[in-house]
Formats: sequence, C-alpha cells, structure tokens
Amino acid sequence: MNSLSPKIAFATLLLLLAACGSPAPTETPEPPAPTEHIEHPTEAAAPTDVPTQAPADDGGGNSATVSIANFSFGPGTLTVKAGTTVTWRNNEDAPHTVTADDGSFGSNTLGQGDSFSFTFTEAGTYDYHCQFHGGAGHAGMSGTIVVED
Ligand SMILES: [Cu+2]
Repeated sequence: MNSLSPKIAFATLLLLLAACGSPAPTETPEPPAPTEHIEHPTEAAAPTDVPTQAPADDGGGNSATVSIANFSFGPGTLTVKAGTTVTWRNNEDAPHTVTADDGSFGSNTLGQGDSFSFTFTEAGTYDYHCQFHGGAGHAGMSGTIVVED
C-alpha cells in the first residue's frame, strides 16, 4: 500500500505547482496613446501701432486756408508767397465751388466739410468765384488770391 505514496506525493506536488503557478502575465502592450492633435491657437497678429506722424514740414511749402461760410470767402483777398498751397474749406451746409475766373483752377461742388486745394506757383492776381452764388469779375460770392514772388 505504500507503493502509491510517492505518486500521490508527486501528484500533490504537481497540483500545488499548478495552483501556485502564476498565470502568464498577459502582456498586452498598451497601444500608443493617440497623439492628441493640439490646436495651436492662431496668434492674433499684433496690430502694428504706427503712430500717424504729422506731415513733416516739406521745407518751404507754405499753406494757407480760405474759409467758406455765410456765402462768402474769408478772407476775400488772400496774399501768399509763390509756391503756397491754398486750401478752401466749405464750413456750411450750402454747396459752393471755387472757380477761377480764367479757368486756371477750379473745384467740384464742395459740400459741408469738403475742401479744395490749389498750389500757386506763379506770381499774379487770381480772381475766383462760386459758380452758384457769384460770377467772374467779383460778382457776388467771389474772392482773390494775390501771389507774390
Ligand atoms: Cu456758393
């Protein structure tokens, strides 16, 4: 009866080993995490804050202004140096024009706030008028630019 003893012992040993045998670790490699698509926030273009520079003195370029108001040019006679740019500005809501009697210069219809500029390069006397409220020869709404050398 003792002859089976070793076999039983062996069997028991196998059983124990089997029981204790750690199951093979299921080594399922983790799939690589999907690389997250990171949205780079579009960088707002920094506004180039270029300060608007006042127009530099262009060296000798004089300027003068004639105001249009109350259906008249002010000053009525303006004397400037040759090379001066004269700007007429309509400061009222009535439409006007700046029209040279001899046609050498002339504006379109100037509404309120509109302006017209002309540079006088030659000495002389330039009569002008408003086409709506004046005429050549100092009639009605008119003015004169005297240009000196
Ligand atoms: Cu007018």
